[in-house]
Amino acid sequence: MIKSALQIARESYQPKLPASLKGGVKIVEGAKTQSIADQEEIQQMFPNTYGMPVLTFEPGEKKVFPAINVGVILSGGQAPGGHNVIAGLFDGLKALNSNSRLYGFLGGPSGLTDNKYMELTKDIIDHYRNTGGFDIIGSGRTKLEKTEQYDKGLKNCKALGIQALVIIGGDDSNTNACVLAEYYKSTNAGVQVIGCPKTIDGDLKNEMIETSFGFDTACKVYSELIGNIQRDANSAKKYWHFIKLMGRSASHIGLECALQTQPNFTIISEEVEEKGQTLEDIVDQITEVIIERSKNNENFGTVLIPEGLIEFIPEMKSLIAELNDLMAEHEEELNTLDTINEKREYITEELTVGSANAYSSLPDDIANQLIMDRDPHGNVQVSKIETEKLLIQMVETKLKHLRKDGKFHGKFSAQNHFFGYEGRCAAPSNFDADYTYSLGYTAAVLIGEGKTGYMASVRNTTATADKWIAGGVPVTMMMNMEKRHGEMKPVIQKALVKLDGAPFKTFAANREKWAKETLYVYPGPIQYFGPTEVCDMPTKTLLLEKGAK
Ligand code: FBP
Repeated sequence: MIKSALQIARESYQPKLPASLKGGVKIVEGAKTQSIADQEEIQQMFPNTYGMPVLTFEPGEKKVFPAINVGVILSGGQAPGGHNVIAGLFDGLKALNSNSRLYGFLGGPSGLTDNKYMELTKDIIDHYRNTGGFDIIGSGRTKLEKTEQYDKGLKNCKALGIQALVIIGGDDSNTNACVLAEYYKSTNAGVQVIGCPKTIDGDLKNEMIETSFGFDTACKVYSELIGNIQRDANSAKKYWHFIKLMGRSASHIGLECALQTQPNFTIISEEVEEKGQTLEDIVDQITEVIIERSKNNENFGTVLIPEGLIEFIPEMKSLIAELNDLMAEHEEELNTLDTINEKREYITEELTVGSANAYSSLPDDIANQLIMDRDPHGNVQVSKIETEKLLIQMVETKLKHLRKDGKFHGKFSAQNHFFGYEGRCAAPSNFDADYTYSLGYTAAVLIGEGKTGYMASVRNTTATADKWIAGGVPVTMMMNMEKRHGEMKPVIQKALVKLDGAPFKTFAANREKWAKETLYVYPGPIQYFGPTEVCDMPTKTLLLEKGAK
């Protein structure tokens, strides 16, 4: 492996840990928990892992633990800090007993069922400390949902003497981790399952999980790029930049980047849905800002677009929900059709009148993108839907009409960008490096204590790391029932942007000013070495949610 100078310097960075994880750990049990909704159904589905207490760690006596073999799986999209979860888990297991062993299942959850694995030794782990990416063992999106998969996985665990699995994933993967925990517990399989909150999207969060790892670094990378673009826009003064930002559903990334860079226009999907806005409404708002700025001769600007927007526009939402159900129901028939046009015709016939109208009003490329393959969880792959281009086209058309009517005299020339993959594997910020290492270490402690069906949790994350509160949260506590693949399923509830939350309110209080004036902020690249206020700051979202002014 050829390493950059930064990578070599980062290898020796020792992530900071909460005080409770620095020696022996005392486990403090809270009260019994309930799921956030649909309590009866969820309790029935998880009789063995429902209602467990929240666990908080405090400094305690050092105990002796038997050696244990553990398997780890990276699931879903990459997020900065994954390697440090594994490093923290490894160090935590060795602290329990130096003869403990860690196995990594390769290529995501399918590694468990296909018995593809490698032992993760100190030499290997040391090369990956504080690095971005998931390449140490790879990731995948195979869904663990069938009893045959659980049984195969168990057989493979038994062969390696594995008594616990750590699944590092987003809301869907942690839901599956909990189903697996329940199954193994109900069958006395002797394998514990612990989850770990990962996703750059920032939508796996709640009272107990303050943020998902990777969000901090990814937003800082995107904000650096947006800042650079804004500086270019303000220098050349000739382009409007339409920038789509990853985050398959919630707009947390867009909101955080807006708070960091102060662009001229930011769409927040959750607000679009709440106000029942149509695509035309959004286009009208953008053109108003363009016209206003052109009056000051500022024929340039930035528009941030959340990746998941299309699913939040009411008419599109019902269309996509119908398409999802139809595509699950008619999968076999659709597979027999060769061309995209045949598929579109077939699907259009099955749609309700309202949705068929909405579908036929879309430009061809967007209509095609909407019926592309779903991800293994039945979701539209929104990263492939080019809303940034769609909006440019619509804004251009609108401005042409307004120019004809004498209502627009400026210039409009646009560039489109999509920032997603650029940020998912960046070297973790100090925050993510510390947070992920602590999460991995926490998972090791939960395993040592014999827990299953828990997610590793580290709270109080706006304080210095020694004051962070580590512990475990029962996964069932975060669940409710939702429709997936046409059926009601227990799932971890996604955390969308709260319109009455401090991050959105701060943005909303400033956006008019940011639209009219050019008040860009250029955050620059993530700094790893230097003063704490430059290197260790969490996201503005987290600070505002925790009450910072
Ligand atoms: P996870 O929820 O698995 O972390 O993935 C999130 C994400 O990065 C989304 O932001 C994006 O829509 C999606 O993954 C892209 O998926 P893929 O890597 O399969 O293209």
